[in-house]
Amino acid sequence: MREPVSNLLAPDVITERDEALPPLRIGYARASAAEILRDPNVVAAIGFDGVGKGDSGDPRWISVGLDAVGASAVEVWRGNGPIRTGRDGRVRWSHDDDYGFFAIEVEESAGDIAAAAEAAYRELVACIQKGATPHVLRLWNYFDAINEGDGDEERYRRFCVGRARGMAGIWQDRYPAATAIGRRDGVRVLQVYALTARTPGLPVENPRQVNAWRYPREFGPTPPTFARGMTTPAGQLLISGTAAVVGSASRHHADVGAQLDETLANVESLIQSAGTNGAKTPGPGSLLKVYVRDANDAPLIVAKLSHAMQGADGILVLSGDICRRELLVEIDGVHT
Ligand code: 3EB
Repeated sequence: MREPVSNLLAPDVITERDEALPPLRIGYARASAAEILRDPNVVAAIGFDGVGKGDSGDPRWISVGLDAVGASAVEVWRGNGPIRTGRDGRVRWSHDDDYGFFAIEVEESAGDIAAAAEAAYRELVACIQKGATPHVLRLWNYFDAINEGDGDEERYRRFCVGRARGMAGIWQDRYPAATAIGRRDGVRVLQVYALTARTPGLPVENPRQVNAWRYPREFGPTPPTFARGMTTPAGQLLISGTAAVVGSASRHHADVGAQLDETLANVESLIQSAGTNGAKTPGPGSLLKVYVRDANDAPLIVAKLSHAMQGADGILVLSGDICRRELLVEIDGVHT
């Protein structure tokens, strides 16, 4: 039914319109890097599984060294042109009027992941903050052998130490959403990329989980600095990497099915917490990435998820290591 004209012109409607940004159109494409990047509305494209590797001439492209389980896909972010691109030291960037993509790859020196993370964050954030889309909504972190090393020497914990140093004084408990996953390609290069916006988003926490930046000492010397989710200025919910963590403890050791159920309960709780008007569970309007420690677990996970989502088009499964050894599956994504 059509709205009466007077409602369309109501001042509160106009105010809302002023503040909101158009949604970023995020999807999975099964095409080559060259084809995807020909579209002038593409802000960024993320290839996995070696797709487009070595094809890094375009600042909008990054190739993450995680193997896909089943069909691979390229994650594509479409905005509304015109898009500007450039390089600033080690940072590659692109943005339209509303959203930005910033990526950095830092080689570890003598295997020092903390130092690499600190440098990556300093350079990335400095570049982002002087641009037209200075508000960081979400960050992705990928590096080799995340579970190597024991206790506080584990590489994930060292990464958290360096990341916190590199972002010190910037977000003060209003961190962006994030994912941190381990690659198995033996390439000691930290990859970090960000989604940014012209106006700020709203961080969302999950009542079933302790805020990650308040994790107790037993999980490492510096807690991980991320929010469980971020509502974008367009009202999209960016879901951080989510696993079978309740409170601050990992649940269901060695039971991937139960971990998946717990993870989905966490995702639904986050959606609830964000107070989105739309669907309360991941569905046809959601896009998920599933990281599995053991590729043999993928069929069970995909069966369950595709039932819940009424199809598998919005699911990309990647082989990767989760930041705690006992965690077997992690999910991140976008809920619209
Ligand atoms: C957890 O709940 C699982 O360090 O950026 C998820 C998402 C996890 C992001 C990060 C870690 C990170 O603690 C691990």
